Amino acid sequence: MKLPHRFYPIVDSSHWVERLLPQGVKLVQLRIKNRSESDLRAEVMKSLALARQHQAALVINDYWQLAIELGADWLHLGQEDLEEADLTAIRRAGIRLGISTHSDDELENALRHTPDYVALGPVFPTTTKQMPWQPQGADNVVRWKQRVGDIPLCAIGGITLERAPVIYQAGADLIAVVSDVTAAQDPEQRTRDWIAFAEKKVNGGAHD
Ligand code: TZP
Ligand code: MG
Repeated sequence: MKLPHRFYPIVDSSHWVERLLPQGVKLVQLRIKNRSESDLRAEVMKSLALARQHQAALVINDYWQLAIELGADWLHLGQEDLEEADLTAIRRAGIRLGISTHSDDELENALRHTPDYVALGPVFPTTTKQMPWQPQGADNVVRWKQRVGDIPLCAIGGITLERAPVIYQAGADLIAVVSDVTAAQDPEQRTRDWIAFAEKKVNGGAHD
């Protein structure tokens, strides 16, 4: 399955989407937590419009009903989301689906839903999200890639541009980052650096 890019920033507002897309980002996730229904709807609508304008893919985290209603092309769900989401309706809407995994059991569960990518995290320690999981390390990236085969593998958690070569080499097809971009001194420049690096095709990834 062809992915739009190997670099996958995750942001929490349409403002960030607006900042990053002009840098050449082709795959971006909108991950909004704890906002009112009206704010959320406005943020998703604005982000979807921006993504269309820049011919980029916007992945909506969590809000599957809104994704269907607003015509999103991509959705990202965690294991708990999978329990209550209507997968049939999501697929009927033609939406592509990424699923988070943190353990072998979660990976098995994710694979039952034939995801368009599988995310593995946290690869390194992260302060962005509180989780009970120990860092997976590059070894588990290798193991996950062996398990998922042709399904694109997304590595996430504590990944910086300096650590990216090892993670792509380990078998990640894409790398998702929050703080390495949003907390960078110059987020736009950091984004351009990531794009330039990811496009060097370190291991001939799944989007080729
Ligand atoms: N899921 C697993 S780790 C993580 C999420 C949302 C946070 C990634 O953030 P950062 O700042 O790139 O470590
Ligand atoms: Mg979720």
